[in-house]
Amino acid sequence: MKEPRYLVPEDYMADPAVHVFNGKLYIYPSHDWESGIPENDNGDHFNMKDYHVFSMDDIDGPVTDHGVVLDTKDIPWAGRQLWDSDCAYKDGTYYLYFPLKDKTDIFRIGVAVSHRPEGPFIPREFPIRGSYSIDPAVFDDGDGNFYMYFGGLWGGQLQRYRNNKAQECGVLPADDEPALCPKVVRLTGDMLEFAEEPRDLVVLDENGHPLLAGDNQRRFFEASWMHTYNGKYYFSYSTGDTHRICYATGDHPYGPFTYQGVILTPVVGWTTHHAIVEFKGKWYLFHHDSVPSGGKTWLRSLKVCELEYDEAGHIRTIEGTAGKE
Ligand code: FUB
Repeated sequence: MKEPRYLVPEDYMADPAVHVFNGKLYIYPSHDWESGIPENDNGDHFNMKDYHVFSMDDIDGPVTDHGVVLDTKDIPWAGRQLWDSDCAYKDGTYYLYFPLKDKTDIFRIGVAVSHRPEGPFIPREFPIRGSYSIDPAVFDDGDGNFYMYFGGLWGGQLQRYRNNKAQECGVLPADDEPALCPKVVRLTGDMLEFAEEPRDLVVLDENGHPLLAGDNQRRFFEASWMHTYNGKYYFSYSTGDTHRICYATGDHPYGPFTYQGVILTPVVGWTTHHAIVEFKGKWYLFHHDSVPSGGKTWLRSLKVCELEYDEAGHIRTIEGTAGKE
């Protein structure tokens, strides 16, 4: 595969989470549509109401659309906005984790279950106890432990919380204070709840200091993803309003992580979001941009391109479409 490839040209899909299940690639994206809601900093224009699942036998082959696998009308606690989801497999069951605003307009993280990776998924009656904010990414550490990474600023509501408690109003730290951290939490054995209080996932600079809130080109904003390469943990994320996908490495799922560099420079569209996966001996970056919709940031299209490491394990930076206009 030489050139980046748009995977679902007939529809708008974004925020890919991607896993290899039973030898195939399964993609769990958000499903964008033209809801007519005006764009604002709160992300109200991302008014998604269902999920599809896609699968591929080969990276260059056909993409199978498994149709609607979960709809807000079937989720008992639903308010609005199904944002970035992820799927995990354990003991014969697939768990779809999704952020959704409840009836009081607060983002919570829900779980829906299926016995097949392509769903359909049956939602649980309530969101995960103690969950908040957006963008869950669930990582299987291979030793029986599964960890959820989550959080997102601005419309993702992370700034409303300190020490996992809701504040009266959301406040971003000052530029010279440590940046707000993404969260990491181990899941219970049944995959349905948090096994502990979520912890801060700290990203350190080259001097061992936490990245500062004013370090806008490097600090976390949203879109957590975790993968391993040569025994190291790679935590990657979006810098949001500076539109980069960056990464940091560490030796444990809880961190700490040390900032390493940029994976993807800005794409056309405001958001950037990704998944990194190894498939048949090669590494891929699934992501999205708004090129096909003519730059409409709420109508994003799913893409894949190859991802490479150098001999030291550093990821080679990929140029996003914003630099190619
Ligand atoms: O799709 C809605 C939000 O946009 C996601 O949750 C964020 O990561 C950003 O891509």
